[in-house]
Amino acid sequence: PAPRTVLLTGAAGGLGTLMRELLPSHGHTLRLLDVVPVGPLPGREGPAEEVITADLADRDALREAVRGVDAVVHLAGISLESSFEKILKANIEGTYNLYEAVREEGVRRVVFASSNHAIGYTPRPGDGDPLIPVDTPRRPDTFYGLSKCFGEDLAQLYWDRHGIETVSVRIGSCFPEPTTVRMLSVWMSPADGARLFHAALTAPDVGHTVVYGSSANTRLWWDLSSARALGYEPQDDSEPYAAKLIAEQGELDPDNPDHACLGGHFTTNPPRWPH
Ligand code: NAI
Ligand code: 15L
Repeated sequence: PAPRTVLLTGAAGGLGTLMRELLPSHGHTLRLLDVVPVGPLPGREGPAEEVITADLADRDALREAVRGVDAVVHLAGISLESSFEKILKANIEGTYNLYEAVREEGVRRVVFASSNHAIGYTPRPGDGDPLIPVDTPRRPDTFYGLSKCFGEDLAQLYWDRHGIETVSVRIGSCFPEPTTVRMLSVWMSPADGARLFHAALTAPDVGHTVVYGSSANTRLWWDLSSARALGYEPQDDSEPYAAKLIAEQGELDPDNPDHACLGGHFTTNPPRWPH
């Protein structure tokens, strides 16, 4: 498929920085948006990028930001637990504002960064149990996870009512390396993240599709078939990190509530958004 011009929201964040580095090699031209200024990529001459500093609360700025793009990769928002009021503003109203801008400007597709925390209270499968399907009931573990449920439902509404396509990616943990035993199951390598976002941007006729976002981990908990149906072919597996992490941290303990559910410690003591 032809390269796409893509608005990347949340471009100053951790995942935004990784995707900013990796998506151009899949042929995409990026326009970057964040509420904090997006600096130059350290140590690397980036390809030509347009940069917009704007809050998701600013409807006029969002309209301008989406004007002329083929698609939006929507990563901006609060990425950990916070007060309901802050989550409401950034993630719920912010995502609504973005979809309204997309509708008004005739953009055809969004890739929405949902999260495993939309289903965080789902018990993690044990050995031999079936993988968690994408249509498992939502069980958000935080107001943060609840905002991702809202985003998925908003995406469904904008497909059914307005014909705007979305792939909602329930991302596990996308960081350069897995750092916990739980992440052995939910890790998405940055390179696989870019492969998945590329597939989500280019697959035909996605309507509203929900996928899990992870590598092909040996200890996988969920079903990647809806992601593979988009053309995603994960190349990475966290298993080479397993021996060291298990030696340091021990195996997951079925009696430890932090280890009982997909959402891990978000179900017991969620990390808080610092701002
Ligand atoms: P991050 O916290 O590093 O980046 C989020 C970015 O959004 C920040 O640069 C922040 O300035 C920006 N932002 C926050 N509120 C905004 C607003 N009102 N207007 C404009 N920009 C705003 O988070 P990270 O890890 O990069 O995650 C990106 C997205 O992916 C988030 O939506 C997160 O919920 C989702 N996600 C990430 C996972 C991961 O493993 N990194 C796992 C699951 C979901
Ligand atoms: C998320 O949704 C967070 O945004 C990310 O920072 C990680 O904590 C990830 O989930 C996870 O579950 O590890």
